[in-house]
Amino acid sequence: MSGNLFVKNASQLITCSGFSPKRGKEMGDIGVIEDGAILVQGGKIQAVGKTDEIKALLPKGVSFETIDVSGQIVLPGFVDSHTHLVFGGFRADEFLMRTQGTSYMDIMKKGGGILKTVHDTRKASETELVLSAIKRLDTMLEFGVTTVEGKSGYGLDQNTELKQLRVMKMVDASHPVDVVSTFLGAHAVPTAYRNKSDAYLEFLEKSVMPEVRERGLAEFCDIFCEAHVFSVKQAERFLENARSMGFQLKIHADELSPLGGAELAASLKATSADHLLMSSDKGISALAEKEVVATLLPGTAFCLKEPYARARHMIHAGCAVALATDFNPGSCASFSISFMMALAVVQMGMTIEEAITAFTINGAAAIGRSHQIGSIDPGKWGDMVVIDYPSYDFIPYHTGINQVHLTIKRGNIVWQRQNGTCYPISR
Ligand code: IZC
Ligand code: ZN
Repeated sequence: MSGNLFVKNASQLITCSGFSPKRGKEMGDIGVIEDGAILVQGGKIQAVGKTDEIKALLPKGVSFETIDVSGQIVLPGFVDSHTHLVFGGFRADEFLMRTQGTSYMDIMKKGGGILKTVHDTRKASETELVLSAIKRLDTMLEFGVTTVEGKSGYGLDQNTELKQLRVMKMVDASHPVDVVSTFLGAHAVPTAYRNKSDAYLEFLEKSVMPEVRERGLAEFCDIFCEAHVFSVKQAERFLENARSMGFQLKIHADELSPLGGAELAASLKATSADHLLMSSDKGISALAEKEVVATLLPGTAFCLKEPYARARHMIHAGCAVALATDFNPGSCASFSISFMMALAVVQMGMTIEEAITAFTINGAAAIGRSHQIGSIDPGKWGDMVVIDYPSYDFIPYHTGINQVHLTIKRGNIVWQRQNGTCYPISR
């Protein structure tokens, strides 16, 4: 695993070049190089350009693994910037109940939904959670994901919140996919605090969050700002306190009701505001103005049968839009990147170029990593995905099908398709 790699003859090398999020019209510029090549040394990208140019730069006396990707395309590794990947149990029954007319909130009010997963996650051992998280990361790697964000929020008590975050640290260290952790203790009000949501937030601030910071278990803090969960006022105070403890901020905003979460994210200058299905025009303009990444989760709108976020309006307003899967046991149990891109293109009117930007450089920006990953630029980590078709048009067209041929992390091939079957080759 030297991290020395020469990739040549890409029918399209899509660089998504840039070190900061792309806003508005810029999202359409993905920097395509035909007959492209990349030189990676010690895991970092050294040079990017036409195959002939890059070949001439190969240093003598250093060995490089060479891969010929004729007839295929290369993109930056996908960044899935919003997931809840560590949890016990499943909620397949709820998916089917929703298709028959019961709403997400009705299920939650009856003790199902998040609280069901809280029960199962509290029961699960740390080892069980590590093993299931690794299996999920293996599948994400198959879809070309090289960095993922993961949230706690299925403990809602001190021990289990910390357990989830420790699991994320362990899998980050032992799996090729990088995991960036977010504290989401404010995901729901636990049964022990029923009708005492202020007291619950205070418990998180006084007892749990200082320990999370002290142990370096999460960079970001997030809250589910939603009717019947946490109000805008509560979210504002909570996130301000989180910032003062050193967390960067994210918010589940305007997912099911138009509370004004986007406006709050803008006033706090959060790193990202996520969901935004119901956001107002004012909220969207504020996100653009304050340069908050608008993270859209089309799989959730699909699974909940809710209207999609207004991506076109957001891009027109000058927002930096990111796309993510929201993978979780309730509202979206899919992490198919190609399916999410197809939804973005078919249902949200995004162009395929915008969707690619949203899953690469803008995804990286949503987790504060646009200087290190999310594009194929010299100086960044050599995280890439090779797709089995000659043009990026195939991604939404071959809907939901996994078209990934190779996933490359820091210049090493960490997953490859062989004989039409998918299996991880090394860890
Ligand atoms: O487990 O239902 N919306 N959190 C906020 C979720 C969906 C995840 C879940
Ligand atoms: Zn979420």
